[in-house]
Amino acid sequence: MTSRVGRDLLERARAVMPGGVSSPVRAFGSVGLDPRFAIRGEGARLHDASGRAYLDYVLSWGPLILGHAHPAVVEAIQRAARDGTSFGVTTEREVALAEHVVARVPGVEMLRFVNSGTEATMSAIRLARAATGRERIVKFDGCYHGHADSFLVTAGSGVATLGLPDSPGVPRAASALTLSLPYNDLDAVDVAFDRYGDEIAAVIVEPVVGNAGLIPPVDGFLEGLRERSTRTGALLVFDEVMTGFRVARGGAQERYGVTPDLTTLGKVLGGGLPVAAYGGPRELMERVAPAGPVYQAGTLSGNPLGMAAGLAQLEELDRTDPFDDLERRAATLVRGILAAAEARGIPMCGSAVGSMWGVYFAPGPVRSFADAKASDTARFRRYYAACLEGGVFFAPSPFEAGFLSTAHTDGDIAETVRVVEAALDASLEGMSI
Ligand code: KE4
Repeated sequence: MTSRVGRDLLERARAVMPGGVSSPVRAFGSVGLDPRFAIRGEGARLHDASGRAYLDYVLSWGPLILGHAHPAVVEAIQRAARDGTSFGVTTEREVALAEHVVARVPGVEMLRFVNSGTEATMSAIRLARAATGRERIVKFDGCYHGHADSFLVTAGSGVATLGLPDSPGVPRAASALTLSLPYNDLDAVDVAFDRYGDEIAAVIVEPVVGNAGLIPPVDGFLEGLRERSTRTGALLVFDEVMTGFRVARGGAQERYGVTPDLTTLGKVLGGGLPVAAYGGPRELMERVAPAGPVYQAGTLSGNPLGMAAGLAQLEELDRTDPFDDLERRAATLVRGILAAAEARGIPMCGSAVGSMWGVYFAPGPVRSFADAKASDTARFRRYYAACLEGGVFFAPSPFEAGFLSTAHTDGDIAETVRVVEAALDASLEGMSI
């Protein structure tokens, strides 16, 4: 139930911002509810404008692996801000964070900071096109790489049919260069490479899909992309904006032992501030201006506050090494939710990879976006509303991954499972969630 404070804020917001939000998914459209407005976050909890606290599994869509307002991150930002908020020249913090990334991520010898995941993926594709002299790109249905024209495409009808604009304003010419294939389907990749192989500049993929719910790669999929890309001269781009520093210290490429040609990073990298990056081997990255001819720039790229927040977060991750414990807790949460559903005869499936997790109202397994879309989204909406009412804030869409932070305790997870049980019970009491 939206509070009066929330309703007033929503009215004001909708008067001056499209949909009353700064990013569409925050409008809660997929779940048919009024959006919540945050006033503060503390550890595992988000506090909304009505003063209600929620156990938060969105965590700003991934960045807050240490939870809200972690002291190390807040103090680092405060310290940096006292020296100034932006300089327009390089700072030592920028170099230090770049060195941290290079030391952690197997495929990155050199990187460029940008301000959003979209900028990172857009720039990585430009670099791949420049390096290969080719123009076509391959992406996968259900993978989201930001809102640049090249990525806003719907899959063509046939497997090797080129993309169509997925939004007004996206030129057909941009979409026509993008091929969108079913995830986890190497046969479809072979058909595409047979038809366009020597025209494909890059294959970009979320190594673990977090934008269709959570879809892990099936055994051999990432290795298969690596082999095909190498064989045809296309560059393999791992979009690790979501998986980076989350599914393992060195991201999915460390976890699965597959090294891409280019990597995009964001979210955890900035500790909650607008920081992203793209990187790869020196040979590729030194083609980027001013070292090379591939132009890309940004007024606030490498912003000192973002660098300070990212450094503090990565250093805290190094100090505490929470990855195994986070994975254990995420698996406990998913097991609890699935056990609750099974005990009530409600078909659900799900999984966790590191501290990313996802569940579907479907018998499963979910291996592609088509599988995810076949899940019971109507039931998800009712389940979602009941969980929110119970004080648990999941991503307001069946096609988003959940996250976990080091601030979530075993007690929080047990509380969450209790709320889920009550939400599922509501369906059995004829409230047919
Ligand atoms: P941004 O431009 O939103 O910073 O990053 C785009 C992006 C790129 N790659 C991956 C794998 C991503 O998950 C994202 C952004 N993720 C969404 C959540 N599904 C951000 C939430 C939003 O759009 O408001």
